[in-house]
Amino acid sequence: MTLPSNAQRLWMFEQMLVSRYLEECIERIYMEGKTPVFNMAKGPIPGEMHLSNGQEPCAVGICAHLSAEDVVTATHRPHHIAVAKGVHLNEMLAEIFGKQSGLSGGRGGHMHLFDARVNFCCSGIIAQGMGPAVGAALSRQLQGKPGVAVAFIGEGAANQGAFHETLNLAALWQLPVVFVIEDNAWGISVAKQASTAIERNYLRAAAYGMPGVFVADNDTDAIFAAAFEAIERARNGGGPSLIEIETSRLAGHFMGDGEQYRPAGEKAALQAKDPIPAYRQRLLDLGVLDEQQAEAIAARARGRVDEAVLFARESAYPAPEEALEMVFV
Ligand SMILES: Cc1ncc(C[n+]2csc(CCOP(=O)(O)OP(=O)(O)O)c2C)c(N)n1
Repeated sequence: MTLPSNAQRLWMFEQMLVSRYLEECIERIYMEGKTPVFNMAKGPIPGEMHLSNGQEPCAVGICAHLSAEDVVTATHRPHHIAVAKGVHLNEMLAEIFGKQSGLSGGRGGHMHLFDARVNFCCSGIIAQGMGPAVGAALSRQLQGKPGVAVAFIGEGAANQGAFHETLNLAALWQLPVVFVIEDNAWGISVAKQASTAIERNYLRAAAYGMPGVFVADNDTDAIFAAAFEAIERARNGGGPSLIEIETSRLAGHFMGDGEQYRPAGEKAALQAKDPIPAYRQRLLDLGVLDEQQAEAIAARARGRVDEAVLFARESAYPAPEEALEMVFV
């Protein structure tokens, strides 16, 4: 097992904190204008909002091995992955706020973040990113260019046709692509065992002749190690692989979700295993970090997020007469 270096551990810790602070800020701001009556269209952040609190280890463990030239396609729950891939934070926040200074001029919103500078995109359509990831890997193979593609999906998406079609083609053509399943056990309110015929999705990799691994317990270093192997294999012409990660969604499916479907005690149990305090403690125990450094990293992460929120708040909305520019009509 290839463990991260101290520098890589500190990088992962910091990105997880940036992502968590970002989500905490978004959670607060999202509710502005939405009380006492919850109206999704109101407030500085209109529309649906899917937070990724709890899933940060998946993003940093994978993206620690990627550079800007590598491609990532993410899901409708994309913020943690966007942060770890290095998407421009100010422009990302502005996009979430629907502002002109956003990544896509405010036309995409939180589920459609696109940053060509770091080859990142995501989509509100389940499993949608898998085809483009395979396409990006094929283009690199055909052109003899370096770089791998990584497609993140939720476990619910593993029952979509696109999952099976893309795994087949990626294996057939031995493409430099890695499929990552963030298994948070829930597809909206549907438990995995109520939708999925097989207990663990990594087992499906064998049906397509590619390696599949399972990482238990949302373990940042173990995710890093699994990703190292899979991404090295892809970079060295060894073809695709699948990584299934047992993670946890600490928030509702979207903001406004009452979460009545969760068994009693589940949420408290998940929160008790919050991966960020756990990772902080691991780094303290390993002597990679001391309390003072941990506070300094946290302050830096907060500072980045505060700056991005300010940028988004102060940016202008697109002019109404330009609303239909850059979109399909
Ligand atoms: C093709 C498609 N079908 C249905 C939906 C509605 N939908 C949005 S999120 C979601 C559940 C996704 O579950 P999962 O893939 O496990 O991701 P998670 O929300 O748990 O991160 C569904 C069915 C959609 N966006 N796209």
